[in-house]
Amino acid sequence: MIKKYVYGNPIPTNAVVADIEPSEGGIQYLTELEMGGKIIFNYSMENDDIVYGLGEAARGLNKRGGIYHGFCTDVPDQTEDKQALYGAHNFIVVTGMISVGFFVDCASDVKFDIGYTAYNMLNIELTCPDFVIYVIEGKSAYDIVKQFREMIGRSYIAPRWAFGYQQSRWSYMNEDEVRKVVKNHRDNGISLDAVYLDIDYMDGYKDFTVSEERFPDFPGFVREMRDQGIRLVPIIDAGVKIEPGYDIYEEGRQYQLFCKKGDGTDFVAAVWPGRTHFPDFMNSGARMWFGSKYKLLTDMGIEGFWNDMNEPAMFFTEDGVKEFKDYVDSFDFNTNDPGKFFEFKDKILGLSNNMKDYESFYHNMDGRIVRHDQVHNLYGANMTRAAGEAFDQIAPDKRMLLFSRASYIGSHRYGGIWTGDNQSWWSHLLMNIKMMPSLNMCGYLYSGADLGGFGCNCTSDLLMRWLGFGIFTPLMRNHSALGTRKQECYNFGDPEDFRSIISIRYSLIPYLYSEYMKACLNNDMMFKPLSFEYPSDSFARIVEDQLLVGESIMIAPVYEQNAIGRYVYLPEDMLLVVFKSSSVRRYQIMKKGMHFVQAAVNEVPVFVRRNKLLPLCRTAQCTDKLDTSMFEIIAFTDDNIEYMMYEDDGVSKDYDNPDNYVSFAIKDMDGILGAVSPKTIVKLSLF
Ligand code: MIG
Repeated sequence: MIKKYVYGNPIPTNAVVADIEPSEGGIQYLTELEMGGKIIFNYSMENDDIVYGLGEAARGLNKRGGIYHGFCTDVPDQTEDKQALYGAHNFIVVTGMISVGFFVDCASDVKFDIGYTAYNMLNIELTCPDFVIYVIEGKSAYDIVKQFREMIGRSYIAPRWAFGYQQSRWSYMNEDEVRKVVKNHRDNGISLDAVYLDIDYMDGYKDFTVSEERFPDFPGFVREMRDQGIRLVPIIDAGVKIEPGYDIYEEGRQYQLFCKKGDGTDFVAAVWPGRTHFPDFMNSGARMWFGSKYKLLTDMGIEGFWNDMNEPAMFFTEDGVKEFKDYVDSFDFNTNDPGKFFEFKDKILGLSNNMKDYESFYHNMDGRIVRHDQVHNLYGANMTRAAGEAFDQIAPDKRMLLFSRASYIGSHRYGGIWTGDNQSWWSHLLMNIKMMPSLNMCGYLYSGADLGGFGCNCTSDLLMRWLGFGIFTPLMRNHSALGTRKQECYNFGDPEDFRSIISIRYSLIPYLYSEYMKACLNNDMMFKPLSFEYPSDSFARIVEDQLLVGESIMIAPVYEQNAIGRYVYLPEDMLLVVFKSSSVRRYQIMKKGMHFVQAAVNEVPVFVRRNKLLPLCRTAQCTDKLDTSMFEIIAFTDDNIEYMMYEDDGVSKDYDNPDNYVSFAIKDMDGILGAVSPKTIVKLSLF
């Protein structure tokens, strides 16, 4: 049961696709207050209520005990105290004796105080008077999530090749460097499907250009890589370089497709290319125009993109620098006030992504002029939409890979997201684990973090453990920042263990892809908290570092340095499979309860649920070479069971064809259980 409450005159956000009549009368469950120009809704929580949701946000799976802002923010250090990250996903579910969900559909800042100021108080605070709140009732948190997902529409569907292992780094400077990355993977037998091109491939950081000096024959190079089973995935930044003669700049200016200042001139900010304009993604014409430019690269054979800097992130603006200059000119260097030092520091750091700048430019939303801060959360989402809608024109029958840094619910229908600039910290591996179900709740299914960590220097064991989790995330990409220790697997001594861990991913692809597709098609989650499947188990309810991945398995990744294993809670009897590689495994049936499970740094523990089945194929160098005619089955049952695997060609869009399901069954055959499937079963491991 969903109720919709409209306040003021909200700007359409495109988040919700369901047609829901607004409700009359006061809002249910929430008490509404007005204080100092703000609207505050509060809800009193019970002592043991859990609050799920908020998608891309720091801290735990249970959001209780923190303050969060739905305000897309460029945060290069995602520490625990950060209240906003790149995405604004204002959906929460409070669950305890009763369960209720709230979606605050607002394009500007929304603050959630979830038991921070007072343990039992949940406050939702808005400064903008125009917004919509949806109140969702359901029989459980999971039920509410599914209703919410249906209301916001089917998630973007990635091509199957995007389930392969992908390598990225900010600073692959030219074709030869990319060739070497590929060769090193191939020579070491490390499977690989894609290499990313960060801003260095462009000519002067100009969108939709390729440096001729560094990539002299780009289409030829794309083909050369493709012949080796490798896709190149270029980055596109939000800002367009101001450079007379550069066609994108000239067109945007001529047709008035950039964001404007109050005086009617195009807004200018400094980003990677230097002085740039921002395309007005809030304008349908600008979206169509910018989107059509992706064709320049798809015509050269490109099949996937990542959109960056679209919060939008800004280094500084001229106005900001001027103000800072005045401040410095009048700065009293003889001051004895230490507070002045911190003020000085804050002023410098505050030049980037400054709220004042966000309040100084405007969008033309097809006739309606709105100041940026009022629609801030929609900017990156509409860049994703621009690209997604363009792909439907450019290649209507083909899936493209697309994911973005900034996002707002609604953009999940056009592309995935990656979680931005994390660090090579063990705590960020844990954050990655806890964030996956929250992202799924908000519709982001094709997602993942920079494996190994973006900033800081990674170590061999951190990368290995992180990959041990990353083999389950749809986006499995190792990415690192310019200037950090090289993070490709082959840089850490003998690559055998990395090769083995990545081989596990490839044999899991048919299962993972199937569970991903089913989650997309049924508005379901691929990563679930244990509590969603075992709601009456009070231990399962509080576990945050174990996840259900699809219907057959539970994972319990090791995320601490020097650990030899970890404690795992089993909400029912399960079959432990410790993978050392795709083919080397050990098995153990484990009873419901708490266990210490040993897993060396080069091992990945997976738990097969009772009466479930896990199909595995043979590993391969890249997804194109996966042989999905033959399977090995691991099953934990003494009864007849069936697993329906979703399988299609991975590129076209015939999603709802009933032929896309293949059955794997364990059946009683004259008193003996055997495997039955249209696929060739090369081995059955039955427990
Ligand atoms: O200001 O393009 O999050 O993945 O490598 C940094 C360079 C800009 C931020 C992205 C990161 C990317 C980097 N970008």
